[in-house]
Amino acid sequence: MKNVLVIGATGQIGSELTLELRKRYSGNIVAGYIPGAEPQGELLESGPSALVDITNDQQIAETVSKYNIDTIYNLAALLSAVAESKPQLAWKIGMGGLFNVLEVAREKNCAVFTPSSIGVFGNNTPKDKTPQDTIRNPRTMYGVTKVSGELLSDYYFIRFGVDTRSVRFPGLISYVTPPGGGTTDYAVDIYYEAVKGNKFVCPIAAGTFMDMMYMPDALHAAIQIMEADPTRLKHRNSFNIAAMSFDPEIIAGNIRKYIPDFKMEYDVDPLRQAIAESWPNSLDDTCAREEWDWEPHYTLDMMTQDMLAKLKARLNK
Ligand code: AKB
Repeated sequence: MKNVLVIGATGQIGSELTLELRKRYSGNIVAGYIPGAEPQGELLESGPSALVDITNDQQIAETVSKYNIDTIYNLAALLSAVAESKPQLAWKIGMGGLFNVLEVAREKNCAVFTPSSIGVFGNNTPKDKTPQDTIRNPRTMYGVTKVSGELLSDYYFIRFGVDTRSVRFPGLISYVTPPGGGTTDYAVDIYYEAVKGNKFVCPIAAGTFMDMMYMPDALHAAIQIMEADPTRLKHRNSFNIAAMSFDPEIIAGNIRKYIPDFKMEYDVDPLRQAIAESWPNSLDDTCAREEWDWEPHYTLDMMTQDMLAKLKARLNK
């Protein structure tokens, strides 16, 4: 049995991770939400939920005590592009919030998962097959909070023994809850427009490669890392994980295999393009494979077939 608190349970990752955790574990899997983002439908009905604003340490502590929580998934964050327009809020949620979570975890003996991102890397990082341990010098507030979060999480493990673990997520693609304000969002939006029969206007330039992953693999990674044998872990915060790397031309070409008249044109967004260019083309995930047997399942083609089928059903197309 496990008792888990998911903070940010109605967001892009949380809405699916909470349900997956409820399928796997018999204990209380608590959906933590903020006002205006209340759980609905299956998320509301299949388990307990609680108002947990990550900037409110009392709310975190009370929920952890009430449900005897042993593991916290800390999924609250502003994504990269929106964090550039609200850097103070991004820091308050990303770092202030993480500090609250780690303090509660220290006092109440919880394990903590906080996702990191390919956004920890910057212009001086090796671009291809980016190694696990390399230069992390982001120039975005999102990246600054993610690098600082990795360091703070490792500090709490080394100094206080808090069981902190993390993965660096690439762009995540899902047909369930859309992302908001990320640099990799185009790789979700493109499927929606293709299924609706629309032309897609791409904000990222042709030739810009980034790592991406289908959501089922991301959920699997988030659960598998927390279940990993701690004696095998040489790293903790945070592991490179990878599944596929493509540019807009490659994903559009893959969609055309199934929707031959799909059309795409470019209207490059300078902010997102600059962020994308500062990120790696592809990551080396050897350490995750060696230390906790990470292995993705979905290729680009498998993901495209599944995304198109699921979105056609959802959108009645
Ligand atoms: C974003 O684009 O901001 C995120 C990420 C790669 O961390 N999807």
